[in-house]
Amino acid sequence: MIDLYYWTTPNGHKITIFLEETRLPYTIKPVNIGKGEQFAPEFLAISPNNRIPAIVDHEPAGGGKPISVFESGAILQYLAEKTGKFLPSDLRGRTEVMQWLFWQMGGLGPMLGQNHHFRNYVGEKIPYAIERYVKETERLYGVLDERLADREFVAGAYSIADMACYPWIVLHERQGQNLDDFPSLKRWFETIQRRDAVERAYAIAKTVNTAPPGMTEEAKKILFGQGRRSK
Ligand SMILES: N[C@@H](CCC(=O)N[C@@H](CS)C(=O)NCC(=O)O)C(=O)O
Repeated sequence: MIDLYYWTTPNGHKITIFLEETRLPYTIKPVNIGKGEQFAPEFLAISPNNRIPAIVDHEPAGGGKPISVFESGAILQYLAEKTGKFLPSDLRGRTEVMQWLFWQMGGLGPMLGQNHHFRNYVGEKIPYAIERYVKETERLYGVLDERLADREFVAGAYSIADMACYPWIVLHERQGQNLDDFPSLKRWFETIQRRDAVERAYAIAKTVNTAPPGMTEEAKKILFGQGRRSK
């Protein structure tokens, strides 16, 4: 029913986690971003930003033509509304989840992505850039840790806000963070890590991408410094 355009990155894992949690039938369409498959015209037609993840729902509510969605936060919201799961329907509960989902999309994801870039991928180490993003990561981890000090999940019951944040925290060592410094975040992280659906999502990733971890020089050339796409 759902085609998932996916690669094995934090933003990709968000959606396999949701789909595994709900057991919604889906087909993975791998988009190997290290090989430039995100620039294929068929993919750009549904994801004009040349980024995974994206979905096509062939059986949208109310029928009609398939609906495609790009941006992981929008996809999580779409799927939560479709299934009626992991996003409360009452005003207060929904607002709580949505603000943390937006926090992840606007802050946690992009800042930790920059952290990965400057800390792990750039040959020339730029101390100012590394410090800026490692510190910002630490700040954001602190926000999450405080938030989780008196509650089990980020916003009410386990929700799409948790699914959006979790895959980014998986990579804490690569971001120069020690979860022992964030005890509430660590407890939350281990709770989610143990969920069957989360285990399945990460097991699926290993079957989709069998390359050794790390980024090839070819992938770096494709992913970094893209500039405007030629027509
Ligand atoms: N805000 C977007 C970010 C998506 C994103 O950055 N995807 C990366 C992988 S995690 C990608 O597809 N990169 C391909 C490229 O840079 O060309 C979302 O959350 O969906």
